[in-house]
Formats: sequence, structure tokens, C-alpha cells
Amino acid sequence: MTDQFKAVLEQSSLHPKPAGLVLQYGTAGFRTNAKQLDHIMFRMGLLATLRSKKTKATIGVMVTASHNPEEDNGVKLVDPMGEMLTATWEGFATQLANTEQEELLTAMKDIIKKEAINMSQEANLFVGRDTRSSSASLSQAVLDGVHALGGHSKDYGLVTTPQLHYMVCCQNTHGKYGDATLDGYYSKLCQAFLQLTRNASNRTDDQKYLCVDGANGIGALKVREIESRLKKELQMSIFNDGSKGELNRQCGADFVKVQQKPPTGIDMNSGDRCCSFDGDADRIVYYYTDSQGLFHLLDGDKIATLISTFLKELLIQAGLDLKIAVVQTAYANGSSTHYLENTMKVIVKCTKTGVKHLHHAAQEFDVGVYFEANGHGTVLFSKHAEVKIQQLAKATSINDEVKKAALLLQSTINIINQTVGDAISDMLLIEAILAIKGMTVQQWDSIYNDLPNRQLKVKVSDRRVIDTTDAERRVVSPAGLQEAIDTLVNNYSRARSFVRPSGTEDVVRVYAEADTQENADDLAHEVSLVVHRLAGVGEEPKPLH
Ligand code: 16G
Ligand code: MG
Repeated sequence: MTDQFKAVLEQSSLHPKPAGLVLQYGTAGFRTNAKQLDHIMFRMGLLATLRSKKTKATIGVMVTASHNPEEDNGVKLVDPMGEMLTATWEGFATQLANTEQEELLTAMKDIIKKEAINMSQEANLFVGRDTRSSSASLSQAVLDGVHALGGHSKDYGLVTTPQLHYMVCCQNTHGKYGDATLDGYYSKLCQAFLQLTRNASNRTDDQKYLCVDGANGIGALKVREIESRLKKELQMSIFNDGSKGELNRQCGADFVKVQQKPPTGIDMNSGDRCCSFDGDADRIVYYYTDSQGLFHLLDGDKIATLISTFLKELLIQAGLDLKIAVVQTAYANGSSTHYLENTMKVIVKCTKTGVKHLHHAAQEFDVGVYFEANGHGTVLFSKHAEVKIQQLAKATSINDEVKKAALLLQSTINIINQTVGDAISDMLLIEAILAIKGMTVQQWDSIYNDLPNRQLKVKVSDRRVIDTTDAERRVVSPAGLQEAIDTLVNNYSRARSFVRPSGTEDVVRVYAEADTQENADDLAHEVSLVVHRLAGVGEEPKPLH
């Protein structure tokens, strides 16, 4: 046995797998109660090291469970260009995670053989973690895995998930994307923000004011680090900064989106522009309450609309013939899709749920704006688009309007984290767009009116009994379910409904929208009854009213 494998064997006994425990690399990595994760972390350290040898590039490992409760944790692997781990390797991750202790070396050698990995190749890993109390020891377990296989590591400590994605991309592009340091990240984003807001110099302090809910997580710590760099062009009050409240409890983007109400722990006045991050700061939603005390949510669909409108107008002003598209999922509110296709006249694509699907679809366009309704999203610029924009921004013999548009596009490229959705970067872009357009949060909200909607979940014995097609908008099996949904939908006006198995929980999710809230609620309930009858366990779902 080589020394490398001996070290793995020795070290792995310090991170033993509970016999019989089976976990899946889900939509966004492993995620479960932190107590079950020590062996997973060690093994993901091993796998990331193999991935680094295979790709001859730096790989990232992020320890976080995002919007889950404090007692959970998880791990996501980051591929060389800052994307999420490629699908075949998700399979390897699941295999390696579930192999019993005595088979670990065999399972690892199997991957080495299948992927023809040269074990004498150097490996480099970047590791980051969120603020959970379990994260420090779990990230140490990752590092133990890396070192057992002789990999080199850089531990970034506390960072947001998108910051770690950014570091990996910077490293593997040899600095072309930016400096692989926190200072590099902040400088790039903040300089771009100041460039953009130069075009909006007459704003009052009121217009510059933003309430930020940091979900008591890493995002709160990191957004605080940019405050002074923004030169008062953005004046933030940061709530739920982790100094007293618990991570994600009654706060954060997921809570606000699902509950459709403001987080606790925030001091907001009517009309104040507010936003919430999730627990690892890769999601953001905006909201405000009006003078009647009514809550208004501006979710990922509204964000995608604002950003794509801004970009499309700039491309026209700059006279650039670049193909722009918006990528959504089945959860996108029907009004947003309608507005984008019919009023904005941009291409809209629908993909399956999960960031990697949206990301890949967005890569097919010159400018691909992608957002999930839950607030995860970013913008991707093709190489071709970036070159065209840079050339135009440098050109001398062009008129002022074209020049201005080209410079704005250039700063927009710099403010965006193209590797993955990023709450801090998205926030700065949204704030800059509102400033440049002189738009209030109410005006942004009124671009289109959301259709009332409802999401429910149905407990099932095995979520795999539901199989879908057409980007999860239609059911293929069990037989008869789609027909039953169609019949129910036909009873309502402006209605739509779909069901899909969750990728993260053992449930089937039900979505319905219709002309009124009551109708959306009724339709969602009726559809969940059909799902329950065909595949459900336990009690029948109760009506909402
Ligand atoms: C994960 C995904 C998120 C998706 C959600 C759906 C990433 C980084 N995160 O959190 O994009 O919306 O799963 O969960 O891909 P579900 O399958 O349980 O509905
Ligand atoms: Mg997250």
C-alpha cells in the first residue's frame, strides 16, 4: 500500500462512518443534522482532492447548510470555474459517503480508476465555512481528508458561499476574474458600485437607505465589512447580525419568501426598502410594507425583471446586438413570465429547479439572467459579450450616449458574481439600478402584479413515484395524475398548477396560482388531495380556509 493510502486509512478511523447510515449528495450537496456529518466531511475532503488532481485545478469545499436550522450542516463542492460540482461526481460523492468504513479504500480506488486520476498530480483546495457552531470542527474534518491525500489547502475560514465560489474562479483564471482574497472581492464589487452610482448623483439620504436582514448568519458579518467602502452611497442598517438571534430563526430570505411576511428582529417603517439574505448569503429577496401596513414581497422574479430590463435598455442604447434571455423555473410567477415575454420581449427559458440547471441554461446566451423565485440568481455574460462591451467602452469615436451605456455595462459585469447567485453582489446591483433609474421600491414593485399563489407539501412514502417532464411542469407518472390536475386547473381563471418531488426533503411539492388568493389556495388544496390519494401517507391534507 502506498503511503497516501496508508494515511487515508489511519485518518479515516478518526472520522468513522456510523454503520448503515445512507445520505445523498442532493440538489446542493449533503445536508442534514450536523451530528451525522463528520465522516461525510472527511470523505468530501478526499473526493475534492481527487477532483483537484483530475481537473489539475483548485477545487472549493464550502461547509454550510444555507437556510436550514442552526443544528444542521452540509457541504457543497465547487468546480474550477466556480460552478457547482459536475453531475457524474455528485454520483461519486454519494458512493463515497455511503461506503462502510472497511470498504473506503476500495471505493476510492474505484473512482481513481474510473476517472484515470494521476495520483502524483498536485492538488489544491480552498475551504470555507458559515457561522454555525458545528462548522469549525466539520471544516477541520474536510482539511483532514485533504491532508490525508497530500493535498494543499487554503482555509478561508468564515466566508459566504458565493465568496468561496469567487475565490476558486479567481485562482483558476490566474487573477483574470479578480484577486482571490476578501479584499479583492470587496474592492471589485464596491468599485463597480461606486462607478455605477456616479450616474445617480442627486439622490437624497432617504433614497440611499436600505434595511438588511442578515439572517443571523455569515452574510451579516460580511456585508458589514463593505459598509465603509461604499462611501455613504448606500446607507445600510443591518439587522439580525448574529449578535443575539439564532441563525435563520424567524428571519432570512427563506422565511420571508415562504411566510410572505417580514422577519422578526427588524425595525422597519412603512415604505422602507428592505432585503433579507439566507444563511450562507447566496439568496436575496426584497420587500416593504405600504402605508396600510400591507406587506409586499419582491422575489427572484421581480429581481430578474428589474435586472433584465436594465440590461436590455443598455444593450439597445449601446447598439450592441447581443442575445439576452431570462431563465426561470416552474415556480416563476405567471405574471413575470408574461411581462418578460410580451412587454419586455426577451427570451424566457424554463428549467428544472436547482441552481445548476438554471446556470447551464443561462450559459447558452450572450447575456443570461437567471433567478429562482426564491431569490437565488445572477447574470452570466458570454466571452463574446464581454469582449464586445470592453471594446466599445474603450472606443473613442462614439457618441456620449453609446459610451455611457458601454461603461455602465462594463461596471455591471464587474459588480456581478458570475460564478453563482450572491446576495451581496445582487444587492449592490439592485441598489445601483434603482439609483440610476431613480426608482422607488414601490415603482419597481408595480412593474407587474404577481398572481396570487400557494405552495404546499404532501408527505409521501417515496417521492420517486412522481416523475415529471417539461421542466417539471407536467407529470408523466403515476398515470392519471396530470389529467386530474388539468381538470382542476380548468375550473379556475388564470390558473396554473404543478407538482414535483422535492430534491431536498421526502415530500412532493404542490404549486398553484390563480386570479385570487382564495382560488390559488383552493386549487393547491385540491391538487394536494389528488397527490395524497395516489401516493400520500398519513392524514389527508386539510383545506386552508
Ligand atoms: C436547493 C437548491 C435551490 C432549490 C431548492 C429546491 C442550490 C444551490 N440550491 O436548495 O436552488 O430551489 O434546493 O428544493 O441549487 P426542493 O427540491 O426541496 O424544492
Ligand atoms: Mg443558500
